[in-house]
Amino acid sequence: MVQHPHSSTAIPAHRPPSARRTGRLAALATTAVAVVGLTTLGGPAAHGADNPYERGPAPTEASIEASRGPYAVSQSAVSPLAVTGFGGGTIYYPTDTSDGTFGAVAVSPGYTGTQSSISWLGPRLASQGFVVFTIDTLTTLDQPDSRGRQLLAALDYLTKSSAVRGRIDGTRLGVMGHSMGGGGSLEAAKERPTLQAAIPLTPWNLDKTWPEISTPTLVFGADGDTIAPVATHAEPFYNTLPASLDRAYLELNGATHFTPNTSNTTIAKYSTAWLKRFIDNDTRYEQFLCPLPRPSLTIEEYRGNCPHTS
Ligand code: 9J3
Ligand code: ZN
Repeated sequence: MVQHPHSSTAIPAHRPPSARRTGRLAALATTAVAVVGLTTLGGPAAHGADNPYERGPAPTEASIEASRGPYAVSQSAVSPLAVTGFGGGTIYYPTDTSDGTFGAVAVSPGYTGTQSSISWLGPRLASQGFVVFTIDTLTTLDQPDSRGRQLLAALDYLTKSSAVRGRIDGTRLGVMGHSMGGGGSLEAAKERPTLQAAIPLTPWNLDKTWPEISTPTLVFGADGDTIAPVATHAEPFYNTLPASLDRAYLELNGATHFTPNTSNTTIAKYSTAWLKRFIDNDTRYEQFLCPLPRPSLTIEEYRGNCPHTS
């Protein structure tokens, strides 16, 4: 199927029953918000009084584990012919503009992979209130340093040239990636310290030391990874991040190198919490990161710190 480079498709949001307001209650709530808005707050209800970057309702365990968050999502294909420095991709973004701008994240696939290998993260994270750009690389054989530069080129395109640039707060950006793309997300954070969050997924890199990074970083490893074994990849990557940094290492239990290639609730849940906490400064998500998650059926091990006060 040939897709128009700027085609848009609305994806219906799955709204939890608790988020639904109907009939008289809805009218009451609207009236209350309007009156409060006129008298004291003066801003949209979705924004916290103390944090202008806060988006969406207060989270629960169920809301960050759900297959979709509160925002309906649209998508827009970006042709590789329309951009330079990376291979095009797909932008997933909250359809509604009434909550203002959103933070944004670029996501790179791994060696031999295309955007389809990480596409599940697009609508999943966008529905929580982010603009998510799942990219293709210039060639599928590009190495981590190249993938890092491509992630940054994708963020530059996204915030400066793309059709959704007006929906994005260009100061609130992050990077993610799988395998060599995860190695690339570390390269991108090292290169651009203004990034607010990095999340390498079963990352692969020949560079084993990352003391130069000042971006809050959540490293996912997989206990059964034989391609990027945690002992020589995810673990030293995490361990060599500055101890003073907001950092965490989550080792997935019963997982492989390719676990990040299909929908995974543990990856989505803690990625959402990390992006919300560090891109949106949203301390409502700190409850999922602190106290540190305990080992479970899906978490083999978790290392890290409680988020430092912003
Ligand atoms: O992106 C990846 O899956 C990196 C793992 C790999 O293929 O390393 C061998 C060169
Ligand atoms: Zn290094």
